[in-house]
Amino acid sequence: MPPFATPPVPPMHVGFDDRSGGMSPSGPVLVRRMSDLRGLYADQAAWTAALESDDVVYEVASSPVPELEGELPQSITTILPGRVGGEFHMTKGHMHTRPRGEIYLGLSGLGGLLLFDGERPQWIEMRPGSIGYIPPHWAHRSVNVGDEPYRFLAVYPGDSGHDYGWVAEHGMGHRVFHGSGGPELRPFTFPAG
Ligand code: S6P
Ligand code: ZN
Repeated sequence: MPPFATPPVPPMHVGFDDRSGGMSPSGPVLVRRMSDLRGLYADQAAWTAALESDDVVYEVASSPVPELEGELPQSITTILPGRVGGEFHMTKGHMHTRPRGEIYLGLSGLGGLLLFDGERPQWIEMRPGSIGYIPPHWAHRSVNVGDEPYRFLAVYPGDSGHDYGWVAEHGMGHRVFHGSGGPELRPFTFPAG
């Protein structure tokens, strides 16, 4: 897997492939399968059943721009469509370790950005061309609410850091389920059963 570039990072053009979501030139690529997502979905029995095929749930392709202070790394996340116990495929979700904002740009598919500051859950619908703004101190999780891959570009300060423990401890305020009239936001519950 290609590593991040070493500073000083030169100005660069970064292309991306519509079909794969890959970046060129490429930095590291992260693949999260169902087995990497223990404790993420509310319905643990449904998650265990999904382990049999252990499908890829999402991939994060990075450009070579490193996660270092002063740099602006970019990544493209592709969440494949699917549900576990009625709950849509989603990212793990994290809080930035330092108070740093982030910008998402919807590229394809239908998704949503779930934000939580520990008290107030917020939901931003994302479609191609949508810009989602994540202020500092808001944990964020992305959800694919459609039938196609949902893909978005993220741009964030290089010294943001990723705190997954905060989400494990506080939850995300809401969970997003398939409903007859579209995505249904329900109060967050920690995994059971
Ligand atoms: C990084 C940015 C995204 C996510 C990616 C995967 O700050 O928010 O690149 O890392 O969407 O989500 P997660 O929660 O598994 O890191
Ligand atoms: Zn982030």
